[in-house]
Amino acid sequence: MSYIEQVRAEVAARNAGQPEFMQAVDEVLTTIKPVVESSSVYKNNAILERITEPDRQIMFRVPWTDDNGNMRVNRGYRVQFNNAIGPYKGGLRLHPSVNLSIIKFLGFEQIFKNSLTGLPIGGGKGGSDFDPKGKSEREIREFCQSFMTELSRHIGADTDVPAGDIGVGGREIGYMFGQYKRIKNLYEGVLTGKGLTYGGSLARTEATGYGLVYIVENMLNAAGNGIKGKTVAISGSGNVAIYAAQKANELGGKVVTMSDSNGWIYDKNGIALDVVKDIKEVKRGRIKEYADRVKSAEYHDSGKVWQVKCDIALPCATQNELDENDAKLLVKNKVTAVGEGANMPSTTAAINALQAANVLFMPAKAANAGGVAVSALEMSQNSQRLAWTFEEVDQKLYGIMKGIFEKTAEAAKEYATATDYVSGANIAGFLKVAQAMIAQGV
Ligand code: NDP
Ligand code: 2IT
Repeated sequence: MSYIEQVRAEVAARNAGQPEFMQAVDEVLTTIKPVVESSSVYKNNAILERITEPDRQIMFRVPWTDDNGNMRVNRGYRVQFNNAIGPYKGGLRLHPSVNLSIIKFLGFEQIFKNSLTGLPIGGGKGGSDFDPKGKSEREIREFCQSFMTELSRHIGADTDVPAGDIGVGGREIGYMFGQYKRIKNLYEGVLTGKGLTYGGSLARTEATGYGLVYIVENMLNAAGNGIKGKTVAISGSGNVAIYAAQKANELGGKVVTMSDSNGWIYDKNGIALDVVKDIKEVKRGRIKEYADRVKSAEYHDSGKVWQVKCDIALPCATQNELDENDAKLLVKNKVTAVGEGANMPSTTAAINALQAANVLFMPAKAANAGGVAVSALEMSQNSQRLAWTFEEVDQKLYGIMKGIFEKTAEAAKEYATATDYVSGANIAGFLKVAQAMIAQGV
């Protein structure tokens, strides 16, 4: 049995019942093979055993009371995966589907993503199975405060710096920051994605979506053309989807679909983002309302956005939302590029089908790293007690995404094939973390 096969078997045995985590581990172990087999240093330092086992996994009770006076309990998580290159960094997800497998897959991917940004941030992730849908302002606030009451003892500006993810935006970060400050009597950059009046960075809200489109534009340019004039299908209608759509439109693309967990819209005239923002960011409503307001739109409560003919597909909702059948449909409809805005949105079989059909495919670790990159820039601004302009941050973001594309493409060329960006991103991300781990000893 090879070193990789042996570690894979050990990780599978130790993490039974964690399919999402194993999916993420399998992809990394498979693609870094050429590097791991090129030198005995990785085996001698047990790098694969160490990188697949979190530094620590914290699980805790989150009690709160609902508006009817009932006591409720959710489970909170923070997985501090790897801090070889910087303090743990990664989002908090509030969604009823959250479990240890999902938080671990997200934390594991975060190690490599954060490494790719070139900034000093380690990998972590957290969240809760709390469902924010339909909750009142007071219930959200009380949950966030209770969650932070426990989390506060495990995090800090130089220890672990959480941020948003599904179900966690500016509102939730604000309540959590307030509670941290109250408990610790410390005004520090312990969270990112903060509001602009209390230490947040300009362009953090836009960063993940913009960054996704910047790297897809770089990938398309390398192949000889850009986003201009292309039809774009986007899934999701949250933070990542909205700002990916905004930047794709700005670069001359035409975004024709968006979705939420109830259904999806197709607008042949191009999605009117002001309407989506009003529904999602202001009213916290459902995407269905778009079709009530915009005459050229259709609403579907079954099927997926991937059945619409497009040149570029940007999955921006959640894990495993694009399966093999969806990939085959996209290929049949002549898609040329797929960029992952969400974390692990494509199944392994879908990635294989897209790559086999020579579709340009930019994986999440590279494609959605813009959000955490600007989070790291927010940390820098907080440490300096300064605030940069939108243009400064956006320019840095563009440079970081271009750098990620170049690193990914170089590693792909050296160790796999020129456009195998899945291997390229995993290898480039892995090399830096592995070197830091080796340098620091056991
Ligand atoms: P939001 O909560 O703002 O939006 C999530 C969107 O995805 C909503 O439209 C939501 O629909 C939909 N969605 C979520 N879960 C499901 C599901 N199980 N089935 C169908 N639709 C679903 O989250 P973000 O935009 O921040 O996150 C989207 C993705 O991007 C996630 O994978 C996240 O991990 C990733 N990401 C986010 C970053 C960030 O900076 N925010 C950075 C990098 C990656 P509904 O409202 O109906 O639930
Ligand atoms: O998946 C991600 O990279 C995020 N949710 C953002 C993490 C962050 O720390 O900004």
